[in-house]
Amino acid sequence: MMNQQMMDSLNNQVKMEAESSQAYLALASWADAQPGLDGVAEFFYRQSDEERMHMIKLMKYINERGGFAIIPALSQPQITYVSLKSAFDLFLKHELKVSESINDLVETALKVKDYATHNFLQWYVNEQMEEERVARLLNEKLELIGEDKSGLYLFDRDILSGKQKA
Ligand code: OFO
Repeated sequence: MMNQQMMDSLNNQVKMEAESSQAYLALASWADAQPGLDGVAEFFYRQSDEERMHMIKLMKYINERGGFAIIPALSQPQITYVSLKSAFDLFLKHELKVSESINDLVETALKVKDYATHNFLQWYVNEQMEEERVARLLNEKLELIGEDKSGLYLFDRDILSGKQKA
């Protein structure tokens, strides 16, 4: 049976991944409703799916270890954005928050000497590094582009090219 504090912390992460999935779904819908942001919309639809996958992976682990994964209630995420840059700022800020939370989980696993969970969490540590990298890169590109329309056109066209997403 898993340590209670560990289980509670993992369930808290389940909620965080669910919130990430909802937040990115909202970003996808916002982009979808704007002219010329089809690539960005698809990027966030996929990102939302990934977060759901992160959530389910955690749930399965909790249940496998004799715990009980709890499906959380969620509040409505931000649904409109003043600009593309502010949408991607939110994306980066969100990923940094998730990384912090994963680091806290690793710390808890060590504290309660749950080495199996510590091992399990390494996948999330790596995943967060990659997500942060992508979010930073996209924000840097948008900073360079500024208000340049052809730059924004290329940004949207290339966002799914796979160059930034490993
Ligand atoms: Fe689940 O990795 Fe992003 O939030």
